[in-house]
Amino acid sequence: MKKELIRKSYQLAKEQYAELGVDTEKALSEMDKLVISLHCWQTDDVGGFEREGAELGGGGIQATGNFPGKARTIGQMRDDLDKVMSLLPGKQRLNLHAIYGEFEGKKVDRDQIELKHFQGWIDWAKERSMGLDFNCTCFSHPLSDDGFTLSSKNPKIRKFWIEHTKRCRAIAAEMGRQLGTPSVHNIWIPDGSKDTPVDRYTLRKNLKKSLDEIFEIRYPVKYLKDAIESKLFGIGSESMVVGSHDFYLGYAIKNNKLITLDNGHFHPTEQVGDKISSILLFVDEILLHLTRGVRWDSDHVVTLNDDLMLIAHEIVRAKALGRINVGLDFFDASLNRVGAYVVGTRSVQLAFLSAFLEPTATLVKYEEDGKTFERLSLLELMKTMPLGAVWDYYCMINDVPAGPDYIDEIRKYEKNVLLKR
Ligand code: RNT
Ligand code: ZN
Repeated sequence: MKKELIRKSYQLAKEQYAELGVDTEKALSEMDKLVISLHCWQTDDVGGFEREGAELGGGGIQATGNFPGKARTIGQMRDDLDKVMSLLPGKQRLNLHAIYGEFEGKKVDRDQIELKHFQGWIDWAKERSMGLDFNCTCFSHPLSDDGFTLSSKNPKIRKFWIEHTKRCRAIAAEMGRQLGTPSVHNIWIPDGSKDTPVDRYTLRKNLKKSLDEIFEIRYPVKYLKDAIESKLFGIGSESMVVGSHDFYLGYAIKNNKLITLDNGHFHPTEQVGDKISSILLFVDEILLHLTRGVRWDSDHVVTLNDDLMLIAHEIVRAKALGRINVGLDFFDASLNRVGAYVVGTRSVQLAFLSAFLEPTATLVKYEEDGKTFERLSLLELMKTMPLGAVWDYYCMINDVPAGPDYIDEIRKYEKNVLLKR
């Protein structure tokens, strides 16, 4: 896009927003506070590097599609991540899973992982002045095959996963220490049952006990923040999930943990955006896993839909961005993965930009005065305001392609890199 056109359009947009009492410059400076944690697993369909050709196995989640160019080595993954970041304005962190260590072809079981397997990532992040986040990987493993990990009735299985998760927290805390920004460690487990179970209570009691043991070691908050992620159902755990929303919300409130909200993990008519103002009254911070569920928790690439818009607007309206850790969680293998990454992340940034451009004070005034028609009209009008012109300008001042220009960049990368893998 021509810079002159971007500048002109921005100038007009700025005036239009100003008429509604919105300062676009202020909105742009708010965008600098938005840091998005990129989920490394979009580059390789949640395969990991434990062995060559590793694939996502079970756990109730699934990546579908076979678009060429999947990252098969750490080097390829790092190339993809650098490409993605070169096309994104604003700041990013990287979110790693435990299966993405540098194991150098050796068999390192999950209860054996150590800092040395992730030191390369820490150095990589340091070079880029980025923070790292981390996740234990309690799926794609023979000891998760029967569908239960931290809640298992088999003490050996439980012990294995407790050890794994403890090690992951230690690694995450060290990431936070070395990088000078706390690492968020997220626990998601696949535990659940296909058919109606009878003894839910013992399973949930086991999970609580495992978590208590995992969290026994305390790390300074400046190094590590612990998050726990609930789910409604998964493939093969349709009838009951041990770590339900009630379970983890209760645990998080009682034990001062972060709650993870993955917007694919609720009933389709339930709005995650509506939960934010409630949860923030009872827990210090939230971790978001932004995704797009299509009929189910399908982990489609995020788009600028109502679901996402409500989440971003509710956070900004509550002036709570400082208490929200923005993460992503989608993995689509059916299209250019690097492209998918960029589209999805840009949509999240657009949703927040739109929230920063809302004339909230006017809307609240209408609401308090009972002027509901006026409120509805203004909300509708905001949908056709020139958000895109402000966005293009934001891209331009961040030195990344504006408008459709990034599509060509992705196509070049596909031709020169992805299709040659
Ligand atoms: C699964 C959860 C979980 C995973 C990642 C890979 O339903 O959303 O967050 O997607 O840990
Ligand atoms: Zn998730």
